[in-house]
Amino acid sequence: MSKPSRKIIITCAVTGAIHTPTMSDALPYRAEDIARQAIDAAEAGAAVLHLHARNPQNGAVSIDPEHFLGFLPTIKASTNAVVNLSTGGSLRNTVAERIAPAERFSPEMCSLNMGSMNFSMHPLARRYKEWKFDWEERYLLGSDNFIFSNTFRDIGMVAQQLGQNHRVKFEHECYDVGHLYNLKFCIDSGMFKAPIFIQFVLGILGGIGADIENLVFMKRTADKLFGDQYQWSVLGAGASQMSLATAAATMGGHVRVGLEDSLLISRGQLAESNAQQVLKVRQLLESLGHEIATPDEAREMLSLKGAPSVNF
Ligand code: KMH
Ligand code: ZN
Repeated sequence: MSKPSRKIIITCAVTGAIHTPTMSDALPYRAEDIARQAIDAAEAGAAVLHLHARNPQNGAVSIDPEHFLGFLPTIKASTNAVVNLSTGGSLRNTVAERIAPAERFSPEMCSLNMGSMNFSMHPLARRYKEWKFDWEERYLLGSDNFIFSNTFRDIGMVAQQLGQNHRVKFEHECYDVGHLYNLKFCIDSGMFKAPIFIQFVLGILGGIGADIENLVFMKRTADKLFGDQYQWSVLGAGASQMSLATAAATMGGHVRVGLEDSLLISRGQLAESNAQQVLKVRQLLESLGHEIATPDEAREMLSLKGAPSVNF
């Protein structure tokens, strides 16, 4: 069984590639807004900042390293939080293209998606009649025909390029039980070393649903496969975010919040910022008697290479 952690790592996923500017005025897409919200989230208690870039003109999802450069140095100068860069920021690009920002900036952590799958946001488009930008509706509707491609060859390439060459530690995104078995195969093949950090992703259309029974099943399967060699966290998409985070903490896991995963602060009410969600989950967890990990405690728990070794 994974060792219940004494302190809980809060990851904040600041903007992502699922939601679009029409859906919430709080969703940051200009570099200065991504930086400000990331720094505020860290001050509110997030030890890890999971970051995607956006085109600052229109909020479109971006994997252009220049767009990351707009906020990474500011975040590093203003906070000790661990920076975790996405390698899954575009459904249209190959994994080799998606890791370009991480290869350039060599962060302490990166996401690594553990299987190919449908990954669709198209039902979200029905909720809106008018759009802030002309790309948004097309982007959402087109996702019903996309495969989010993360083959074993892709995963092996990322393990080599980022894991071996840059000593990046991965947030292994597991959207379904089969992804845990993919990860087990990769570990047995020598791609990754303990401690492994698994993000159970619940509630994405294409992956496992967001409920407690599924969380328990994911956790039980991971215990069977990885024993005490892993740390885990939960990301509940949409309205399940806070309840699954609270359940995860009770079960000995870490938590992820942020506007990438949910735009809400409570049922039917939009969050004002990433920091508001971090503060809410922090207060929930502290009221249950849990302690929140600092960035340096997260570094120790996850065996990270340290902030001086990044390239931004
Ligand atoms: N958007 C989340 C469901 C990534 O950036 O590589 C998962 C995620 C993937 O954060
Ligand atoms: Zn992400």
